Amino acid sequence: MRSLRFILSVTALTFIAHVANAATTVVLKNAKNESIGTAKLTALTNGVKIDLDLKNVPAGEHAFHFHETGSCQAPTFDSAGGHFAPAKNPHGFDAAQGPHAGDMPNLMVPADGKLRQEIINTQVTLGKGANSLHKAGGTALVIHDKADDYKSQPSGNAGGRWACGEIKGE
Ligand SMILES: [Cu+2]
Ligand SMILES: [Zn+2]
Repeated sequence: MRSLRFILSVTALTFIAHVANAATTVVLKNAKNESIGTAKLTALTNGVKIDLDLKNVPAGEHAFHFHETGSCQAPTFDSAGGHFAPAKNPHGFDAAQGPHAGDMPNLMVPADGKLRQEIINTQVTLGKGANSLHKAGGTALVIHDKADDYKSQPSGNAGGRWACGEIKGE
């Protein structure tokens, strides 16, 4: 009876771990450490779906990437490192051998500063492997001051890092 209870609890823990891996919510913060909304990450068979729900973002076009370290130290967010690029290839959708796994289309923020947007990145995973967003040390979601030109090295000439959200490693 005691061993049965043990088996049941191990099964429950494994189930919880699996569920935790299937979805995670990232809180994005600006340089003043204020929340500017969330990005809910959901595992898909062919990538990761990002449900953005943002507010108080400057209107206009902003680069949006996964960066290589799960650390967001305001105000510069330099601690997030470069773009998440496990293949160590060039940056950009308009570069030969690009894009980085963490490269994504620019966000287009309307005048009211609110953005609800669903984005799918087919080059990353919440599961195991080199392209996992939960790799050792984690990864980060970054919104930049300016647009990504999709070709300048190493990061699309997107200017400073306006907001950042940490994704924990495993
Ligand atoms: Cu970036
Ligand atoms: Zn890149």
